[in-house]
Amino acid sequence: MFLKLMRKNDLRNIAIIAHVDHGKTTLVDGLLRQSGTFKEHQDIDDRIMDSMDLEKERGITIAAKNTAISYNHIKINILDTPGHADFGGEVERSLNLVDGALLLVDASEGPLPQTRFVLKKTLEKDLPIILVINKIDRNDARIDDVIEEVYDLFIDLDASDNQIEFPIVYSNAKEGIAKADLDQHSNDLKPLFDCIIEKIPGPIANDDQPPQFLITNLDYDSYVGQIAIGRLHSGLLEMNKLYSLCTKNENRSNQKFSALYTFRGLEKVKVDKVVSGDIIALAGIDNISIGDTIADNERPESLPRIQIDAPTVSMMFHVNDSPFAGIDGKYLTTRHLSERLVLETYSNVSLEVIQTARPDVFEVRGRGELQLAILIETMRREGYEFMVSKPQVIVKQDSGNKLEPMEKVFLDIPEDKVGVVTEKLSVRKGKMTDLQNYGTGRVNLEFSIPSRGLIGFRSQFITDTKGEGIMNKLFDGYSPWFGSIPQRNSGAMVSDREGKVTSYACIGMADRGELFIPVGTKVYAGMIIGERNRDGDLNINITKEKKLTNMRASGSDNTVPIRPPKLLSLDQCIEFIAEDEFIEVTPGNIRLRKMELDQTKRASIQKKEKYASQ
Ligand SMILES: Nc1nc2c(ncn2[C@@H]2O[C@H](COP(=O)(O)OP(=O)(O)OP(=O)(O)O)[C@@H](O)[C@H]2O)c(=O)[nH]1
Ligand SMILES: [Mg+2]
Repeated sequence: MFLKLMRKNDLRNIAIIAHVDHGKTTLVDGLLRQSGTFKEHQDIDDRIMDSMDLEKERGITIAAKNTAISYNHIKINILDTPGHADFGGEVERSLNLVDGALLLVDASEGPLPQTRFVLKKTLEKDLPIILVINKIDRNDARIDDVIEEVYDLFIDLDASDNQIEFPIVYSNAKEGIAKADLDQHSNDLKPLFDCIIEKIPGPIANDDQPPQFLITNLDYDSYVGQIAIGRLHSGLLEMNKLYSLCTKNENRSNQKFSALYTFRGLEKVKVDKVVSGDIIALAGIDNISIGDTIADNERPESLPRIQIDAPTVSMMFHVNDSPFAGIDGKYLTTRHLSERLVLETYSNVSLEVIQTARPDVFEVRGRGELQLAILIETMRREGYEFMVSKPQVIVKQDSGNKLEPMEKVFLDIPEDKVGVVTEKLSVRKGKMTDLQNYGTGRVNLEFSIPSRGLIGFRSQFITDTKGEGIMNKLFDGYSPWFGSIPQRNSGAMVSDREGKVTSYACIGMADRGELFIPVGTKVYAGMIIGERNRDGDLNINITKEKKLTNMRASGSDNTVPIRPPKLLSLDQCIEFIAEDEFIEVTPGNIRLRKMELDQTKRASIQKKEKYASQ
């Protein structure tokens, strides 16, 4: 009875969770449009919650974001979460804010690895779930089978009977239509709104208790500074009153806000007071971190800090010491690099930055190569210059044994590609754990493999399956170290001097490998200009001009076509580099280079290594 009194029925807090691309952000668009949050004539962009440039460019959600809508006088705070495995930390964090979740599953693809991860985290928090079968308009939709697979997944994750009795809603998020059952006629999302109100309870929260607010997300505004976002667990927060900030190490009393906000649509609305149970934001308190609590000034009590799965991969970030350093970057120094990386950890709890023994080198740990690539790309656009090394997995020691992270890999590939893909994965210490052939020409394979073996595998996989393969992976605990795993089996083509790439030199290289840079590019000695078609590096003069004595050939030269270079994206560079190489990142350029630029020194290092391994 007492609990009932404290439940707020005019409020709902929900998260939308799913595997990547199953339609979360598109569904939020529909909910926003149809809630009347925007004026009739106001046109809103597609996937409006994907507001970061990199989210728009890549078509994926990177950071969890919240929005608030109103339906029948009930305020619904909605958290849109990313579906890509590397950003799983964002989902874990978001689940702290809500009282229930919409689990979206693509009507054709069914539950995929990240569906499992996000469902597991939601069940652990014992949150009620509404299953939303999305994309019912797909002509390859197989709705009944997909629902069956979701039940199997719940059972597999040891869900309680209560949890398994989830309601189901069917949707076409793109058209903004939902149905409570498939035969129902509907042309809007009302059935989904109604289901949310009915099945997800309002928050249990008491305004009369001392205030407790867990900082779950951070934002920055150049006008008000750091903004903390989270759920007011209990009590009230008011302007012009004093509070305590409980950090990891201390309680700082007499803190005052410069602004308090609640959310409406995509906007933050300034208010004088916020109430418990709501998702709110506040500004004016300095040096806050995710996980800190804002509490009563006299008797502060912190909430448990946010727990997030540990990072699994790391990359070294070095100050740029390449010959072209400083040409187009604004921020280059150790101090710039260190301050920027530390700043990142304030708002990104799933990243860790560790100062190494060398002052100009920092180890950055994250949940995957994509997460690190996004950080690198973001910093580059902000004007930073630096170098990064090949991603490494983070090993653990367990009573003297070396353990390494494992991954489950799920592949959906054409039948005739099973041989080549299996061969490539077994070289990388992958073991097949399942094979399903449905007789449709496509085969589903499951492998267990050290995460290390997957670094650099994706581009190989795309080539081997001619772009027709689908690959998903899921972190799968730790196993004893698997010993050495073969690296890239091709060497690099390395420029032996500084200069400009000439077409004459490029033509000469056609049968030695594939070039990465166009004619006219400025190169330096030790810079990687292509991939050799065999093992071992090849030092070449790519700046060679045609000698006058060769003039005889002139005229015919123009008819020799130069194969267009393979221009690598940042992600491809991360996949490509070997352990003795760097990616040099500047606002205007992404270059690959050998760590040791001097050809003679490189040769002697290689000789020593060869000797040591014999
Ligand atoms: N046919 C069809 N396509 C849809 C539907 N819902 C979403 N899509 C499309 O699916 C793609 C992915 O949609 P998003 O909303 O970005 O998916 P997401 O789950 O937010 O993706 P991440 O945030 O990266 O995990 C887009 O091209 C959408 O237009 C639907 O109901 N039917
Ligand atoms: Mg999204």
